[in-house]
Amino acid sequence: SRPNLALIGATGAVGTVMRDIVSSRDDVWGEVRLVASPRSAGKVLRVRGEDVVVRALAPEVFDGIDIAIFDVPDEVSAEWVPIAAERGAIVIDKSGTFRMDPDVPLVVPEVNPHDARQRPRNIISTPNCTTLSMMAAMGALHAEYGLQELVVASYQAVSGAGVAGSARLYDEVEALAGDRSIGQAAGDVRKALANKLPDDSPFPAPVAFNVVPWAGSYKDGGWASEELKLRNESRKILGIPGLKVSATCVRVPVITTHSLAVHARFEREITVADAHRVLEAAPTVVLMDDPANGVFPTPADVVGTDPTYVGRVRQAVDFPNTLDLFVCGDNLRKGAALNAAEIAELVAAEF
Ligand code: 2RA
Repeated sequence: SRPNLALIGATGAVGTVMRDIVSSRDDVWGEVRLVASPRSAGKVLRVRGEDVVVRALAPEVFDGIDIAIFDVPDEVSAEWVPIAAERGAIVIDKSGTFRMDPDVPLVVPEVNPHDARQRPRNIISTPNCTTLSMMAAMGALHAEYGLQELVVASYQAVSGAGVAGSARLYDEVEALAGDRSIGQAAGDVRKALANKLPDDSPFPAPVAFNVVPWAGSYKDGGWASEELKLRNESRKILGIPGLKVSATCVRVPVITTHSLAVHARFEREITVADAHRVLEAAPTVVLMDDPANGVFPTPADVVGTDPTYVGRVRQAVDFPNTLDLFVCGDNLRKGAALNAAEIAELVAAEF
């Protein structure tokens, strides 16, 4: 029989892409129920070509639901995911709340699909979008060459901070556009924005005409939460508890699609040709690597699509068994909604 699916957080940035993905992939679902905060309840949204009335999050919305995909803030997941699971739904949760729980698998279908079957709490977590942006590529390389170390710098899109993140960059660009004196004196971008926009940015510095070396919340030692997630989640997904990872996460003026510069050391010797062969064979990875002819992935060229794009593959000159490469992945699709949908389809196949 066809399982019934609930989408919790149906009106957010990821929820919107989620409805699109559920509507465009092979339809394996019975009912698709849309759920959001009481504020959004009663809205009519389209999914699979039909109008569906959004229901307010309440215990009863899980009645008759087999699989529930949550994309809501951490504290909402902390409260409601266990309720959904107790009421019999298998939950796929996008928040950070359960990802490192040893009784909750953290799944990327290309890398560790088998982990989705061990779910003693009835919960499966889907990784942070920054981690996800490189997992298909790094998982494929790891499977043949044995990953040992990752040093990563991220270039993260503003929609990672939700609808408010995208709105802020559009507003900032509009506020600054046309003034060709801007961006040439210390603090002038900040000042111009303070005069024109409310002081409610989700980012700690201007993101237009700028880059911001901060994503997430403050953690001990001066780390940003995104940087630690990248480390901890990569270890768990790849099944390498001792993987050495160090990251610097940076917000850039891109609406959607995260990029990562990755410096990866392997157990075995690996050439650029080896990496090309592995990446070309990986079904969800697209290799765009011909820099002599200007071919490499950029967010603007791949946004709105499903694959993980890899380019700029180089053998590190001074580091043995080490590659440098550049990855782009749509943070709302593979980084969020698509990965959750793929996990949901894995589970649906059990029905
Ligand atoms: C961000 N990774 O880009 C986060 C979203 N979960 O802000």
